[in-house]
Amino acid sequence: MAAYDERVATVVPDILDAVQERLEKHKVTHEEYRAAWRWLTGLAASGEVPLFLDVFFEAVVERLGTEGRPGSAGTVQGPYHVPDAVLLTGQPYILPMREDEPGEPMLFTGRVTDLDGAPLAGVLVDMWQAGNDGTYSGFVGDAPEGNLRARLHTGEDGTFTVRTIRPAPYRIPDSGPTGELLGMLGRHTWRPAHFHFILTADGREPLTTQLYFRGDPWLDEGDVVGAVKDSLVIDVREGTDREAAARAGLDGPHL
Ligand code: MBD
Ligand code: FE
Repeated sequence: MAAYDERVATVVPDILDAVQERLEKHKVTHEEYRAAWRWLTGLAASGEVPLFLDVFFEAVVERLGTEGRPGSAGTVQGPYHVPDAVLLTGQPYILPMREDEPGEPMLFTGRVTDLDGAPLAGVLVDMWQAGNDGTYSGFVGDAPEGNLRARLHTGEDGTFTVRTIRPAPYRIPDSGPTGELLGMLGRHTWRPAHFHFILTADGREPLTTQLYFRGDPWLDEGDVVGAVKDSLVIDVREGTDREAAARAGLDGPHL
């Protein structure tokens, strides 16, 4: 048997009590209980437990954990991070992608500073994103392992420039239990397009965050995960050579 854990013994009974109270409040029938039982069993079997948890609960915990913290806003990590992505050298960095990677080319420059605005060199940036079809490599779709995922370091001036493609809005698979539940709730299954980042530097708090793109319709219609913060929305500048360029982002004091 596991050792007594005071925190678990404090929080979990409170959550279970809340669930029991709501079953009473709504006079949930045995038939409804069985339907929920089948749904949860199917959720576990589908492998969507991480997706379900991050959609419904991660943003709450993230806010609690970073509220009042100085520096750039953090937001949720989500279920699609893969540790140990390829370590790139030599700027401009090029995210691993296929020769014929679908999507609009994008040049992204981030700038990492300390809380006083001084550039931070040698910060480890772990970056990942969905492809043009809205899927993350290694999870769904046919992109090769490691596609559109990399780790890299900021240069002497604290900046890093990455060639990639513009990510597409992400849609939770509507054939799985998470999408099915959202459908029954009358909710859509979209997230606005985004880059993911985890920034790590010696002796500093890591920063887990995302950046979104102004003009994305799902910024207005809502994010199914509820993880967007205004300061994380960046402008995209259209280039003349049919190349889109994004500047800013990860700008201003942080870490
Ligand atoms: C995502 O792509 C994501 O970033 C989060 C937080 C949840 C579900 C899918
Ligand atoms: Fe994501």
